Parts: sequence; C-alpha cells; structure tokens
Amino acid sequence: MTHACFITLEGLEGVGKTTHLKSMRQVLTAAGVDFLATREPGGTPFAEEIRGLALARRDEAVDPVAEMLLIFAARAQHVATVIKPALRTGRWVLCDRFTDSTFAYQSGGRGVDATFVERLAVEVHDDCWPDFTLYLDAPPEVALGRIAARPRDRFERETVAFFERVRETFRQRAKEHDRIVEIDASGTQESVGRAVEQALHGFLDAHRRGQQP
Ligand code: T5A
Repeated sequence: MTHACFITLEGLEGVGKTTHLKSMRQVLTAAGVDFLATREPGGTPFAEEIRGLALARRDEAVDPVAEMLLIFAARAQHVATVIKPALRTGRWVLCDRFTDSTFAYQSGGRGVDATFVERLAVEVHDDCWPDFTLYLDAPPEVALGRIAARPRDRFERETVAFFERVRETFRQRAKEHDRIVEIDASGTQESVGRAVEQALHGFLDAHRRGQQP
C-alpha cells in the first residue's frame, strides 16, 4: 500500500450505511489494512455533543446557515484531532458521511449557496477529501421506509421533497467526482452488500496498482 486512504460512505437515512459499513470493515481487515472507523457529525466527544445539538428535535426553526456552521464545527474538531492524525501516521479512515453530505443536505436540501459550503470546506479541511466514496442510492420512500418504525430525529422528519433534493445533489456529485461510486441500494441487503464489497475490492486493487482516481 502506498499511502493511507480516506474512505467515506454516503446516502439517505435508512439506505443501509451502518449495515454495509460492517462488511466494508471486514474487507479492509481481510486486506490487512490498519484503519479506524468513525462518523459525522461526531467522531470525538466534543463533536458528538455538537451532533446531539444538530439532530435534536426542537420547537424553534433552525436557520440553515446555523445548522451548517454547527456541522462544520463538529467537522473541524473531527478532522484536526482524529482524521488527519490517523492519516499522517499511515492509518486509513473509514467514515460514515463527510462533506458530500453537507453539499447534499445543507445546500441541496436547505438551499445554502454551494460556494459557501465550498469555502467552509477549504477553511475546515483544506485538501483532506476522501480518496474513495461509496454513495448508496435509493428513492427516499425506500430508504426512509426501512427506518419507519423508529423515532425520527430532526432531519428524518423532513418532507419527501427535501429528501428528493438531497438525493439529486448526491447523484450530481457522483457524476462530477471520479472518487464517488454510486451503488443502487434499492435491492436486497445481500445484493447491495455484494455490490459494496465489489466496489471496495476494485478500489483496493487500483490503489495497490497506484491507479486510484
Ligand atoms: N447530516 C450529516 C447533514 O445534514 N449534513 C452533514 O454534513 C452530515 C455529515 C445524521 C444526520 O446528519 C445529517 C444527515 C442525517 O440526517 P446519520 O447518523 O448518518 O446522519 O444517520 P442516518 O443516515 O439517519 O443513519 P441511519 O442509521 O438512519 O441509516 P443507515 O445507516 O443508512 O441505515 P442502516 O444501515 O441503519 O439500515 C436501516 C435499516 O434498513 C435495513 C437494516 O437492516 C436496518 O434495519 N436495511 C435493509 N433492508 C432492506 N434492504 C436493504 N438493502 C437494506 N439495507 C439495510
């Protein structure tokens, strides 16, 4: 292996990120990769507290820019104290969501200007972008249907139209960035799992050959 890689998993609520992170961990372990698994918003005690603030249901409407700044505050802490130090010491990072989610939710979903997101991304994590991102795609009714029985946080109470915009932004970013591989996650858990593992093996093979995107 040449350098430590930063891998992320993206997609709507309930699409199967947590489920498939488990098999991604198994693939990395079997390949002999030393990695840490983490998530956003969160990944450190302070950032997890910010996550709690951002996701909590409340009576007061939350301003989209205030929401985005909270998420970037958590990200600043996470990148500075967990992600960058791990990568610097040769440890790979596997992260459930990262800045692609901010483009999808705060810009696509809430309407914050994408150039503002881009500027904050530069300030907060500079060139620390994922080397490889798996985007699990499914219509909102399929993804949210899978978590219909559990209590909803502030985001999960949004409208289908909101999630359609989020999905469209994810799909657009997958078209624009070679590092993002889109996987149809509307099938069975087994078929999606196979596609996830195949894509990750493809990345690992390309990385070994020095050909990653
Ligand atoms: N957020 C986050 C932003 O707005 N901006 C940002 O920049 C960031 C980083 C937290 C929230 O933060 C927002 C977006 C989010 O609203 P989160 O913690 O990642 O995000 O929470 P969720 O996405 O809500 O995580 P979930 O646990 O809801 O969804 P998962 O992990 O995608 O789904 P998972 O794996 O738990 O699966 C859900 C259920 O479906 C089943 C599983 O067994 C499970 O029961 N399942 C399937 N069933 C049928 N077929 C399949 N193919 C299945 N795959 C899984």
